[in-house]
Amino acid sequence: MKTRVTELLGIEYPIIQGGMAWVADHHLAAAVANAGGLGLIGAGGAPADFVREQIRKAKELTDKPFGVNVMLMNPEADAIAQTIVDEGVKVVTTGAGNPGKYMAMWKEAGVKVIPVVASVALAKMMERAGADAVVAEGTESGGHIGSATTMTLVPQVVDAVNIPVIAAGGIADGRGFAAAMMLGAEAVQMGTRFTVATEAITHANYKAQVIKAKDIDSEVTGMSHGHPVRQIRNKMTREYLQKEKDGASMEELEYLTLGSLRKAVVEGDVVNGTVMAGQIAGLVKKEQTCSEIIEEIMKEAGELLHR
Ligand code: TUI
Repeated sequence: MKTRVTELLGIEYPIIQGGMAWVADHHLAAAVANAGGLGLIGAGGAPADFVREQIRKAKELTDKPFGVNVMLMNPEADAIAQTIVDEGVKVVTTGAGNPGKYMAMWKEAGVKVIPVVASVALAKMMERAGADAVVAEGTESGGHIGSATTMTLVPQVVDAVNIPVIAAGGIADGRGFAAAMMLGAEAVQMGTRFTVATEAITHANYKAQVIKAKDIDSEVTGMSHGHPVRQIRNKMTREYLQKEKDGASMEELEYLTLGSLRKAVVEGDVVNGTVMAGQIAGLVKKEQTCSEIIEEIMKEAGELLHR
């Protein structure tokens, strides 16, 4: 399936893997790239040296293009932006902020820039700043989210910009893929389905929580201080939401989340840790390789779109 996104990125299938902190390391990025999608290394809150190492390791595992996701709240975002240029990374996606200040250096270095946006306003600003495409990410997504749903955001972004739009949030199978295409998207980005991929280093306990999750098992924490994060309900979310209701300070709440994503993904503490996943976790039923995931989605979507 050819779209402007497959052409832009030189990939076989219009499927992009979300740049998930801790989950999306070089193993997952290379596996998705080798399966014909766009794999991403999620820089998350990692230091620039760690990201450089991940990029070099991914290059050893694949000859296909892959990218890096820069989480803009990372205090080392400036150094990571430079590392991307130094290491000749082909594609960058960004999240949790406005990447405007890096746009010129990336464009000059020939890096394709795809900001993740949660509003029409930011999508338009990014197009004016020279973005090659945007990911329009709905509130169904896991992790740090905006407020508009995928169903409402994607067509409004498609109407507002001329660059290709990639749909994200609530997509995990061929039906979601086909629906995104109907909304005018030219690719999809998926995170939750890839958290349980065989090649993902996600702790087995985390994968089990995603696989076990039902339709209404996610919760949004951090709404009160402007950093809403979608994650699967557990002891951590219950305590957090109670503290939020009681008017806890941002400092106290941040203490509760400090290192909590790592705790869940790396250590497998899915009781006290943050198990970020989207609302579509209820649809994710088993662990599969990246190749199986992508082939299955493309086959199902192909049949639906043909019909
Ligand atoms: O970035 C994401 N998802 C993420 S980042 C992340 S790490 C984290 N952990 C704990 C707390 C906060 C972050 C986990 N998941 N998705 C892309 C995304 N970007 N969603 C929403 C936004 C966004 C929000 C506000 C982008 C821009 C923005 O404001 C732009 C501005 O003008 O500042």
